[in-house]
Amino acid sequence: MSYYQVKNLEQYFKHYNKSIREPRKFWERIADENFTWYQKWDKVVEFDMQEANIKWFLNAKVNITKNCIDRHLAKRGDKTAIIFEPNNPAEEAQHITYNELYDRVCKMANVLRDQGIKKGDRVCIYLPMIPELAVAVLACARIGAIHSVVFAGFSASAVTSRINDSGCKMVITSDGGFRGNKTIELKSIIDEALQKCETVEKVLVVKRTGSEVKMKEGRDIWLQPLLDEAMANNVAEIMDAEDPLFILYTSGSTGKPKGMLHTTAGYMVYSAYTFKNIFAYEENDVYWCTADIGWITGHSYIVYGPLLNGATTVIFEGIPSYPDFGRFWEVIDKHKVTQFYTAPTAIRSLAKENWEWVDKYDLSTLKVIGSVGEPINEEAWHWYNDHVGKKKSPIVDTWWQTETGGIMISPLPFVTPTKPTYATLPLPGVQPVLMDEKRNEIEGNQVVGSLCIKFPWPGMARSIWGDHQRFKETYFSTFPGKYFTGDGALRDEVGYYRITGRVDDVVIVSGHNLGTAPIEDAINEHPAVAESAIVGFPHDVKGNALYGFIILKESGEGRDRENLKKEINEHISSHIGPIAKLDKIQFVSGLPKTRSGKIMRRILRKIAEGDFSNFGDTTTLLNPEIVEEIKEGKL
Ligand code: 7RM
Repeated sequence: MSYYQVKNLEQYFKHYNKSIREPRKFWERIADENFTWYQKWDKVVEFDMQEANIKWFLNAKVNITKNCIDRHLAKRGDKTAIIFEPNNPAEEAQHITYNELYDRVCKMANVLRDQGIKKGDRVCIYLPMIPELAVAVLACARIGAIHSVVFAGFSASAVTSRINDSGCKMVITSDGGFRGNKTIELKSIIDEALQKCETVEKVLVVKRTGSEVKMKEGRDIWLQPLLDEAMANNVAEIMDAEDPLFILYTSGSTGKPKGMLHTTAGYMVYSAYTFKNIFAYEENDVYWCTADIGWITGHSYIVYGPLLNGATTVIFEGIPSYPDFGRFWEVIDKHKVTQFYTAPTAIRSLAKENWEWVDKYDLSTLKVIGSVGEPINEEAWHWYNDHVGKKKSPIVDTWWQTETGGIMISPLPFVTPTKPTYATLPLPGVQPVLMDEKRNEIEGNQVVGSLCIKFPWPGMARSIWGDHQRFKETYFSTFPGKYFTGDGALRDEVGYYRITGRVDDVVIVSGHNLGTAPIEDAINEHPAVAESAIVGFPHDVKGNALYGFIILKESGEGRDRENLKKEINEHISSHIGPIAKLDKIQFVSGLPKTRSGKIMRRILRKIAEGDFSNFGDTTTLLNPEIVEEIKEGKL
């Protein structure tokens, strides 16, 4: 196996430059040396970045599950593939070996086929974070069905629109799920969702909580009895490199979610290669990513990336605060986790608590710790570095998107010196560029611009399900011929990238372009502030002015609000400049967030503008109730 691992920065640059000069050769070698194929490609890549048509490994034939499971059996059959850590710490953890995973995936694949699912059919998976979720994903891939995992925190209406958009024939769900001290009634959400779905013929139900559920005659079937009857052998479907592997919905700037379409071979090569290099995975490591499989992070870095590398991957059913704020650290200690990958929002919420929750556990097994999902602010970075990494495990601040399929910009541990808040350097084979408003590429360092990628990479999404035109317009039209990420970034004096946030989060105040992320960073440094979100609102003189929604720390709650506002603005003045001062400050108890921790600025913008009509679909929010509260408290 070879993924061209580099040992130091000098080697990285040499290797990087080569990968850019000869990208076809670069990706071809990785594809050639690390996977089993039924048949290899005729051509490495074919693309038209104007029309948004991209193909990798043309005419190659492969099945991703043969690469995730079957090929490991000879050497790693008894190795643990999945460690399942249940929500309740008193429930015993499960260790599922590669042999057992093979049996379970084959049985599930046979059940799906028996129930009429064929190659190309769409299957909606709506499950909690239990092993069956990974098994269901792999079983779909095994028979060539296209999985569409919908995060099990989404409401019935969000499920309905996703099922209908892709015309799913089947839903795989469970009676319920455990989350902290709550039980979530997943099956009844599906029942409600399906009232408005025409295409679903069968619903397979996993038993997890034992909650009572209604089973609709002729449609709903308990899964376990079917599995008990199924054979533990299954001939994998031979897939073309460009056959769809999955659809995953991501929110767009309009209300309608985009079903990002990923295909087989390119995604396989990219998720495997990035996993190995970014987490410096070694044979006996225990890797844990705390994301949900309902997000791209879970697809690429809980299921596919780790299993493609024959790794041991942890699936955690619970939440960071249950039964107490030490849970993450307890699990690391318990399973001797070596790589830990989480989100800034989780880090910030735990950093608010007493550090003794961390320090009482043994985290000495950790080698690499990661961050994903949003810019990690300086304070959170340091807390993570000091208390979790103990200043010895490098933080990989990994920048990527649902659309990119895998990590694009990130330090390589022990190779790239880390720098707080910087995602640092592109991976070999990845060509980021910064663009100015005139659509010219900005050369050199110490510059800011819109982040684009100028050459295709194997993991990129190929389309939006059912709407290629939208795919082309959203990602390939703003800067013709380039993939536009929607993010802004700066490149520092040594060429390190710092993602400054979505470009749509830029507010023009009196003609100055102000990114909201650096202002939020500055505010968050104020000792009384826990978190903040800045948006623009129309202003007679300045064109736009800044409106800050600010959450205080417990220690800040008792302070005089007017004094605090003054202090916060003085702080902004001295850190960024008086131009960035906030016209309005509203203290709030929470911010509207997506389930993966991203602030829904669209909603805050409307509130700041005083437009309380039509917030779009707020049921996908983690905390929809906060919208009312903020509306009521509006200045
Ligand atoms: C993996 C994931 C994508 C958006 C992306 C950025 C933001 C993600 C970072 C980040 C700064 C990071 N996929 N983002 N990672 N911003 N630093 N390390 O999150 O499709 O759900 O979101 O998330 O704005 O465009 S996603």
